[in-house]
Amino acid sequence: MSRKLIVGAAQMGPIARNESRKQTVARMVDLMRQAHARGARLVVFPELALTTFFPRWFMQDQSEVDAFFEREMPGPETRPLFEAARELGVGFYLGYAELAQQEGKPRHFNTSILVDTSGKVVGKYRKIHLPGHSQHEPWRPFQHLEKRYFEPGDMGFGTWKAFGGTMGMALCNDRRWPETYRMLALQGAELMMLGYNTPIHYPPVPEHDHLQGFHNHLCMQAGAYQNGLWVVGVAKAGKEEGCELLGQSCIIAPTGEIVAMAGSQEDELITYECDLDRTREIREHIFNFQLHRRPETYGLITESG
Ligand code: CDT
Repeated sequence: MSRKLIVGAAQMGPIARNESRKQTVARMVDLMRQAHARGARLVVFPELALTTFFPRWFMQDQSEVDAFFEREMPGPETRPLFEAARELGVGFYLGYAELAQQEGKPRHFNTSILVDTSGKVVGKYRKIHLPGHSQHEPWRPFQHLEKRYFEPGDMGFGTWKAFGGTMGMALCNDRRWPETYRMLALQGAELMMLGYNTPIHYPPVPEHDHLQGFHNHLCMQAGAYQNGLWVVGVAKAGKEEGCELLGQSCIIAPTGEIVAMAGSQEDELITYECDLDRTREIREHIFNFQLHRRPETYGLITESG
């Protein structure tokens, strides 16, 4: 049986601070309709796709912070995404800020979910590599306070059987860490979905600003090839509340080749027919883990410190 899956990378342009969830969700449903017209069964949205990238602001009032979080999924404003999935037969990956209650305590996570073509949540991932800082740093032109507003994901890296294959999820900064891809590949992932918000200006090392696009593709292409999986990397792009965010959303084959890439900084759908069996070209040969990995020599990697 063919395991070809048409996947859409649904890049989004800027979301203003005062844009409502209703307006944003309408943009997303439109992208899902475009995906359906192109035969896609899975659409990947960015990280924190429902609001502006709020960690760029220092906020002391927790209720102001919490206004960017979802207490339920779906909730009244996000339900149209789930209804569209059912109506169109198009599942999706969605990044959002999750406010959970665990043992009676509020917990804040940078989360993604995988929703199948019947509108059911089949997987959840909570971002593990949180970048940035936790205290206000007024010298920066904008903040990156993910370490303040979120706690590290408590669910580890997982994979899910869905869409005829084994699917993995990660979020933004995770793509820069080789361990992310390897943890997913060791659990059989054939396609990794990843949403991102990447400011072009990196205040601590501005010498790297011109390399943002290069580093984005460098790490995802290497991760795809070294682990023999498809990678779908999807940006929130463009000038959002004065902060320039990288675009270049792309779909990468298990060979490491970019097979589709967005050309704008706006809402834009790119699609590609991903043959999940192409993972075997790599995983049964050059990176056959069973045959060639030497984990007995890699102990240092998992020692803390
Ligand atoms: N959202 C996110 O993880 N962004 C980071 C920005 C660089 S670190 C401040 C990224 O890795 O793209």
